[in-house]
Amino acid sequence: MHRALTTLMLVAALGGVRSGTGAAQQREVVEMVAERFTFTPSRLEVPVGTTVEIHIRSEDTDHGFHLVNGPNVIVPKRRQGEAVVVFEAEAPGVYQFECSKLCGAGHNFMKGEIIVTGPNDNDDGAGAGNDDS
Ligand SMILES: [Cu+2]
Repeated sequence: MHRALTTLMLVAALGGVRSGTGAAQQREVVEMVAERFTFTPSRLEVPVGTTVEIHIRSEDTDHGFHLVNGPNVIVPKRRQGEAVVVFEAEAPGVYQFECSKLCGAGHNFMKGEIIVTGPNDNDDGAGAGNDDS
């Protein structure tokens, strides 16, 4: 009787501590496709504190995935498997990536970015730079 009650109280206390720390570590898995001359998706947006696991496969030839100032991996050609890059979104900002294996005429345009949003970035992307009309 007494023991069960103690356990319950302990669990409640742990729960309180956890929610008090704010940004809980979360993991996001992204399936990305590389093909001449684009990555799909080419723009990822994740909240700070996220561990992003990017699985990249090719729909044609060999490509590369190079995160600027970060890992650089080969993306094997179609049906030859996938490359996996784990990105820890530790600080808000824009992190660019590019193809690092010469794949043809549009190779230099084959790039994308990971946008890490901070806890105070609450606008839904409508704002600066929106010039639709
Ligand atoms: Cu390339």
